[in-house]
Amino acid sequence: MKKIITYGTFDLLHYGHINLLKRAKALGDYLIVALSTDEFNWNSKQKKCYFTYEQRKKLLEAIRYVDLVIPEENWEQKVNDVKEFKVDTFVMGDDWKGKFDFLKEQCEVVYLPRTPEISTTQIKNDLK
Ligand code: C2G
Repeated sequence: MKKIITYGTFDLLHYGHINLLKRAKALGDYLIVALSTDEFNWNSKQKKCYFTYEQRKKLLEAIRYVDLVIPEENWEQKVNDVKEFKVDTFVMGDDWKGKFDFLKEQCEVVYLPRTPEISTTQIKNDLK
C-alpha cells in the first residue's frame, strides 16, 4: 500500500483544497492529512481560523480522498510522521516548492501546482 501525506490548515475548505487532495490521493492508495491545530496556526502561522480544528477535521474526514486526519502541532514533526506512518510520498502545493526537500532522504517529495484564483484569504476579502 502506497502511503501519501500532506499538511495544511484547510480553513474555509474550497475546491483548491479538494483539487490538491484528489491529486495527492491519485499518487498512492492511502492519504494522511496532517491538519494544523488552532494553536499551531495561531502561534506559528499567524492564522486565525474561522473553523476550529475539530470542525476542520470533520470536514476533511468527509472527503472521499482522505483516509486519516492527524494533528499538525509544529513544523518539526514531518520527519517523524514520515517514519511513524511509513509514508512513501510527501505532497504539498507548489507555493511550498523546495521548502520540504530535506524529506527527500526519507520519501518522495512532490509539489503540485496550486489551483489558481482561489484561496481562503480571497474568500474572506470577497465576503467583506
Ligand atoms: N492549495 C492549493 N490551491 C489553492 C489553495 C491551497 O493547491 N488554491 C493547497 C496548498 O498548496 C496546500 C494545501 O492546499 O498544499 C492546504 O493549503 P493551506 O491550508 O493554505 O495550507 P498552509 O496553511 O499552507 O499549511 O506544514 C505545512 C503547512 O501546514 C501548510
